[in-house]
Amino acid sequence: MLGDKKVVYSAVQPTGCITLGNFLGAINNWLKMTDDFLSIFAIADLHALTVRQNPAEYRQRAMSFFAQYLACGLDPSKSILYFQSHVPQHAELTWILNCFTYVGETGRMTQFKDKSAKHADNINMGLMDYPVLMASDILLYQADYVPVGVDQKQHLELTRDIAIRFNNLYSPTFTVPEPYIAKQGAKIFSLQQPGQKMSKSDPDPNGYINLIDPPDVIARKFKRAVTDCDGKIIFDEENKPGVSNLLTILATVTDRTVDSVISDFEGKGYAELKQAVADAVIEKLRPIQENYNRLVKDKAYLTEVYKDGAQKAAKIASRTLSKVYRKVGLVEG
Ligand code: AQP
Repeated sequence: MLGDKKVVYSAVQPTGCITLGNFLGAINNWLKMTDDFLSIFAIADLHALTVRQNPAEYRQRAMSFFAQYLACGLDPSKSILYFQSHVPQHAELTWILNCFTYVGETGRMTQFKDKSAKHADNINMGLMDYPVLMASDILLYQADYVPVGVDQKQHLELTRDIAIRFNNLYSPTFTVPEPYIAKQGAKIFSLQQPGQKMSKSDPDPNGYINLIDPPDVIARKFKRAVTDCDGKIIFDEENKPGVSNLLTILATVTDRTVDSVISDFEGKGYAELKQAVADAVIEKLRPIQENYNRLVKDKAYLTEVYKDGAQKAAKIASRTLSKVYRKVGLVEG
């Protein structure tokens, strides 16, 4: 809570591309919250350094992600939009919180285990510290809600544990945040391996929809989506993950329920379902892509927005950090 407004905080790391999963699980929900909350959304560019990046490509991708935030409809007059690396308090609070987090806690995180297996030649400290940086992101802004996909729930729980631990030791300092996980779309699965989440670092581009994929590419990817061979259009995540995923995507993109979407397909087959999902996604992304194509060329505007965002974010973040420094007993500077 800041002033009389509850606070919403979330971020996406600039790896791979923004996928339909990131959009439906996170950004689409952020858009619904900006009128009622003090909303703060970052590009988590420090987080993504936990895996090796090509510097020139990385810089360009981070800017592209920022342009996509705006293209999706995030409005800088309603939200604070910025790059995590532009607000030094994120890294500073991380150091303090590291001293209140146990190695066993971060070592248990599913993402740490998955990424360690995927990047066995580079299991760096940052990979293990990822959730502590994430806790700092959230706690700096006294966030009440963190709208994320299901995959981030475990990190959110650790953030809560760290906040509660610190508050109990030093008196209330941090708001203990709640995850905000939408009922529908919180886990979108790969189009090629529907048992796994749609991931932006999937080496197979047919597994995900990139928010800026051209319409013909989107249509082709849905056409190739893995289903099953019994031909029935019903929602059964366990036995029919591919079809269920397509139904979830269609329902979430069109703001309907899965049940109502299923009723459109009586007597129809998978080809019609795939076509309908592709059409709906293309329609949803069309205005976003038009905005993006305009915005990405306007570097001066993007710079103005992210600088202003960082200034506003730093003002809030520095207040929390000073409080933390005082509480742990550091001499005032
Ligand atoms: N498939 C998904 N369905 C619903 N929500 C999702 N999110 C991610 N994937 C899905 C949510 O998007 C936000 C940003 O997540 P991230 O930056 O951690 O990106 P990621 O897509 O989760 O990253 P990957 O795929 O694991 O790739 P790398 O290896 O690059 O990090 C979060 O709110 C997340 O829950």
